[in-house]
Amino acid sequence: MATSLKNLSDYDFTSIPDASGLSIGIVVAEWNIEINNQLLQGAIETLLHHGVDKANIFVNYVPGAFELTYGCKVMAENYDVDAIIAIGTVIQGDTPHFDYICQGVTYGISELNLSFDLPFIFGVLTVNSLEQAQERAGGKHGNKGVEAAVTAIKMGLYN
Ligand code: DLZ
Repeated sequence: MATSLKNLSDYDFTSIPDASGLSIGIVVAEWNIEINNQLLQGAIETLLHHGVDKANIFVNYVPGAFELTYGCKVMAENYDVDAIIAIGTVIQGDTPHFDYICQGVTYGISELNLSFDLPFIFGVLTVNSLEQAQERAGGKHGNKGVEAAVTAIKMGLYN
């Protein structure tokens, strides 16, 4: 399985460059907030661990995953940051809503990466159940917020 081959939650901490000069924005969706808070906590702890100053981590909230694109755009326009992480959790329901939201946020974040000279990191869980979400927010599949933070550091130092 892909995650067992490349599970960044188990990454080698010493392999990540010093991030003390970076400023990082994080936009969090309020839907499934308990899960998202776990992801957020993993992301913030990782950024702090690698030297990002607490004062240089900016967190904003939007109602749901669909709004993450706009929230990230507003953050890019108003904050002097080196990377922006979008955090959300979309859980499959009985209607096709799941597909539309996943499509919307995936496309939106991809577009932002092309529109701004700034990396936008996709920290969005798209899962079939709450259990699958919990497994990826500090459970047996690690914490995808940690992985998003590692990616933000690497991309924030990219150019
Ligand atoms: C409407 C909706 C549904 C059904 N499911 C989720 C979800 O699992 N995760 C999430 O972040 N947001 C969900 N939303 C809300 C949408 O993202 C969005 O906020 C609304 O459709 C209003 O634009």
